[in-house]
Amino acid sequence: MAGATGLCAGGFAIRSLAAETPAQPPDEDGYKLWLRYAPMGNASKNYRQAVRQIRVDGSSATHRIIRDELRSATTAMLGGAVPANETGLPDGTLLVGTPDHSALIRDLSWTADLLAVGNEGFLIRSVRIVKHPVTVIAANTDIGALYGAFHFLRLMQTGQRIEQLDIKERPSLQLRLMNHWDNPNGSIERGYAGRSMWQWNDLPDKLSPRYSDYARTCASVGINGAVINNVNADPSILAAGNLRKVAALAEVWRPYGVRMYLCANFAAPVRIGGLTTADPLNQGVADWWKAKADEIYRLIPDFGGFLVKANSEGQPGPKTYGRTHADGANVLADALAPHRGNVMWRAFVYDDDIDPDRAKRAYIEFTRLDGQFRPNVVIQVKNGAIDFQPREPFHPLFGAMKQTPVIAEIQATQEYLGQAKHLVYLGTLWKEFLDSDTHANGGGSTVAKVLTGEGQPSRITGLVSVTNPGLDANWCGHHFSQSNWYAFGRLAWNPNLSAEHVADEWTRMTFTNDDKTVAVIRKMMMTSRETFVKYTMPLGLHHLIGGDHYAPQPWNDRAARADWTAVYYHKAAADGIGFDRTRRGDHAVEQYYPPVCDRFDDIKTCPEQYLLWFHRCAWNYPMKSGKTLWDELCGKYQEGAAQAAGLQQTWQALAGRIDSSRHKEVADRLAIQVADAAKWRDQILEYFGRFSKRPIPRSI
Ligand code: GCV
Repeated sequence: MAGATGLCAGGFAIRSLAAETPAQPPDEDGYKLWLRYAPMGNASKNYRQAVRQIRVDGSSATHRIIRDELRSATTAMLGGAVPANETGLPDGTLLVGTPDHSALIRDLSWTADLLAVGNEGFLIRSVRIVKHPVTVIAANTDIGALYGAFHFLRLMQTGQRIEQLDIKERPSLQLRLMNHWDNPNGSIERGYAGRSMWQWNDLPDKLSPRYSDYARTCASVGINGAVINNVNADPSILAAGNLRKVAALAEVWRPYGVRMYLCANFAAPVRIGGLTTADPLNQGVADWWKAKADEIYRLIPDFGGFLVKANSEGQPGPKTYGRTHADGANVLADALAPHRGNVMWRAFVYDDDIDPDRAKRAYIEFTRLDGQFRPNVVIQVKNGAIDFQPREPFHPLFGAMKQTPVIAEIQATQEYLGQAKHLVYLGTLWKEFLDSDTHANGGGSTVAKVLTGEGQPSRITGLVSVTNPGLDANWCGHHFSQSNWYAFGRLAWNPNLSAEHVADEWTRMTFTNDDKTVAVIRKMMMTSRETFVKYTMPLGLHHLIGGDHYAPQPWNDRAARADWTAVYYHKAAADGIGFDRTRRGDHAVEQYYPPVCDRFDDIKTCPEQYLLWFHRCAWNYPMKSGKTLWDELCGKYQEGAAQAAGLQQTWQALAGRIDSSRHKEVADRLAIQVADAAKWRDQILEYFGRFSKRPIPRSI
């Protein structure tokens, strides 16, 4: 297929690439992620004038990190050593610092502009200082300067011009956190990239180089914290010996601006504290949490706070003691408040005594508690009301809590999206979510605006990601899964970036700056999530899986709970398929603001991508295409599987343009993806065909 011009099975054109194939790039294992700083070759001459000397004013650990990063990155990209020198200001100096540590930056009198970028933002400007043309990266804090340095390097890595810069950046959201689901025994719940990076047996004395590499990677996209343990939390993480280990990690991360957070098991006062109860209204329990918080802050003065999964999937919580989620969150919040720590309380709760429909439960539980949480509590809500499905409408809690800050939880580890076997770029999924209009404060109240507090001011804002790195050489299992770590960081910094822009940046930094190759990869990425939806759960179908959350199991009707089966959701029968959540059904649509609820409620206006999420339809229901629902469904599965094959062919055509090692590793996974997509198509259609009793049209 390499070099062929034409339309591949996936439907997009592969331009003739073979004739112009550049020299085969050297093999890479992916460890360097998007911080490879590949030599620029001829392109470097455009940059050499602008970067002739690096001057970082200051001597903190962060300043040293900035200096090293800039020096090694520019030297690698430009193909010759760029000196770092703290004196002098020759033409082409790259000057980095804060007014506190740099008289030169102080003298620029950028006070108002610096004020506007806050504690984590930065300015990058091309200016003349005493007639010398220089580039200045200025910030209020060392961490702002570090973010500025990475931004500047990104401009170079992606081939942007850097001679006339006037950049002002600040993050739109405060909490930009990795959520690791790592267990003390080294396993990772829903982890697909090897074992946990945290070496508990070696800590606190022996520090793996991965810890700083990890923090550096996070900082490069503005991620400013990490919750390092599973939400299904082992209480022992809070024991004194383990806290010393956690503190050692926190110390490595501090100069990179990555703050430490922990998941707390709500029953810790009993399980490790020797109390007989964890009742949040018990004074002894409150005292225990207070003492525990004080102990943590003695070891980790900038500790960020606790994330809690309570009364969900068997985890203990306040309801165990007849108390509310607000009572539970508040006892922890009171313990953290003197230290300025926060509680992130998860809304991923679905007790079946609340409502027969799992999708409705969290909204019901949390809206009635709005106003009862302490100021340092945020409710952490998954993007959709079920559980990181390939496609879900946004969770109705976004915009619904008027007095309680809400942050969003998205998932980079592709639990329901092919894990580390399928190429699925999630930037498009997250943008669909962030751009959804909640109408909470009239039209235009997108989820992004709810999160950033633009519509309705919020004390605490944030976007967090259940994340994917492990001990695999390439960190994320699949080389393309790295893009989801990257995209999370970029969108948490600026939810208004387009998915395409982020994909373009990542491709250039991770693989190549060759425009033609970038265009092909970008297109693969941009179509990949929709392709996955089509061959797994199109038209609003969801949860057609079993316990592994990977393979098709629409027949799954036996599990510990009804809402862990597939049949609970699709309800396929002779008369049709789908979950009636309309006003004629279980009224779930009413959890959305008008006109969103009306749009979802009316089968004529409900977007077809959510059709079977909200509506139950006959197999011959006429779709907008003119086909029956059954034929449309078959078409989606067939198209999806064909597009997966198309991805594979497109990648094949890139052989020689990507180093052979990474090319082969991706190709091997694409082979699995193509085979599994065909299985999804065949097994799902065979199963639903038992109910529809209709032939499968061969549309592709
Ligand atoms: C950590 C889903 C996952 C669980 C996960 C849970 C959660 O149910 O399958 O592994 O538990 O979500 O988000 O708490």
